[in-house]
Amino acid sequence: MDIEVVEGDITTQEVDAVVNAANRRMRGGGGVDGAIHAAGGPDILADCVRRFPDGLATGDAGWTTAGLMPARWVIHVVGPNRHAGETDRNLLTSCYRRALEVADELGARSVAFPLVSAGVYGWPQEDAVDAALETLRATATQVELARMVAFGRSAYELIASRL
Ligand code: AR6
Repeated sequence: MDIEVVEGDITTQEVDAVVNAANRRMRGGGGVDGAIHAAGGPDILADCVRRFPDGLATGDAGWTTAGLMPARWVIHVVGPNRHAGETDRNLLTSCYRRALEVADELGARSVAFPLVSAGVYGWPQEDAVDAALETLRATATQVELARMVAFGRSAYELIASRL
């Protein structure tokens, strides 16, 4: 699998699936979650309600339509919330592993990722990058392209320096 980094907005990526940094309720929120629901339109929330009546566990992943976005699917993951005491790094690496498993179930060959937990959920950005890259490198998958989407120049520089 090729791993690349671009700077930009994940909602406009022309890939098979975009990954969302969601929360356990799976009913939308702020940050990248808010941007994805806004760009994809109400079909994403409707699909979340139908497919995840009880939400999703921290570290897990599940998919919905991508609605109006160029991607075909959204793969929602729930990263650990450090502010709520979720400091187990395995919960973060699990998000990337499970996202690739769901991508394989869907037959997605290109997947765009945000830096899960590195925003509202307070994971230190450098370790969020390391956890993402080491897990993407270590996971066997049919996905051919993993695109890290950096939201801003400093995130881009950081990810690029680790590739
Ligand atoms: N495209 C790519 N990356 C983005 C975008 C975007 N449009 N917008 C933000 N980011 P966060 P979390 C980056 O806070 O820390 C939500 O309310 C951002 O700069 O979106 O996992 C959910 O509903 C950061 O690097 O997710 C949850 O309640 C990264 O995406 C909670 O926040 C993740 O930041 C999840 O917190």
